[in-house]
Amino acid sequence: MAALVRRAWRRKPPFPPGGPLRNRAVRLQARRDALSGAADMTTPRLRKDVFKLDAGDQTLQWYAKAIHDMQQRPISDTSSWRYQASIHGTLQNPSSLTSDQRQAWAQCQHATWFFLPWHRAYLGIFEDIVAATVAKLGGPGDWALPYWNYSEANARALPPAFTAQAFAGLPGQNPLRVERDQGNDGKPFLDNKAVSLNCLKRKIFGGHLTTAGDSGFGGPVRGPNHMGDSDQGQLEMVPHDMVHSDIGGLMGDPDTAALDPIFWLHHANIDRLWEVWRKMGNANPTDPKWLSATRFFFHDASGRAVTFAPQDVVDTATGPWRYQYDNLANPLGNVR
Ligand SMILES: [Cu+2]
Repeated sequence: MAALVRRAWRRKPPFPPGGPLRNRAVRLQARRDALSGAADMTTPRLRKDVFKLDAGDQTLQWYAKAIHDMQQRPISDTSSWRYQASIHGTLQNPSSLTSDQRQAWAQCQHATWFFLPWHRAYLGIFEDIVAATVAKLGGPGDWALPYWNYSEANARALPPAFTAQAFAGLPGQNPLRVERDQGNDGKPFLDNKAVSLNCLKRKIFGGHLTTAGDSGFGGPVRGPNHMGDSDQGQLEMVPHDMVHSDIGGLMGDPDTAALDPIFWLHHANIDRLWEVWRKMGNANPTDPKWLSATRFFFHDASGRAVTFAPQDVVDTATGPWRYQYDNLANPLGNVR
């Protein structure tokens, strides 16, 4: 069963009838001025372990409030919840998309050495949008995306805020709780195999498509690749794919995964593990084919069209999104 579910994450599914993104009214609304420039860029953001937040910490309360706010925006608004999720993938028929949506949506990079830099840019812009929304709603100016370090023995369940039925101060259902196959009962569900960090032992970033099992830490050397059944990098296979498919529901399909609020904490951890691997003495590719030859299209938090190459995002301290992680210790200890 698990194998079937895991394959489903890698397969491009057919368009199911009545998908969550269908039949939405599309109209323009200028919210961009309100969002632009609101983020506090004076100090780097600190991405913290979601299971180690201080008692009374409001990070997830503000996350839920910001998501609720983003969910009220029309899908044509690039800062809306549904537009942001559609950048990863969409169930909408391509013929129904605007030319902007055709360029910006369904762009997630998998089974390629662009997996990590693409998702870093995707997270950076999303974090800008949430942080600006938090500030607009009267919250702190230094909101940062937390990460979910499920490889730790006491973090094998969803963080409790993601399973509660209601959220204090918000009407209706808790926006952090969505359709999932596992985890909503609050019980631990990720086993050692799913969250193994053996990927960190892989010293080479870019692997080879032709050699089975030699896909490298960051993915096989190849051009941009949105979907497909080719080799994935070691980090992308485990824990990335395993956590997606073990949660299932929206998370089990790349076309809906980013509609689950836990997606962003999962990918913050994947992004953190890239930094952990680098701090262990490993090096990113120096090949211009990786660094600069390919640029990926996004809208920034203010809605402006921007492009990024991997070389723009490799340094989290000086890149477009200045942020740090509260823990980059080698989780394997001295094991190599
Ligand atoms: Cu993912």
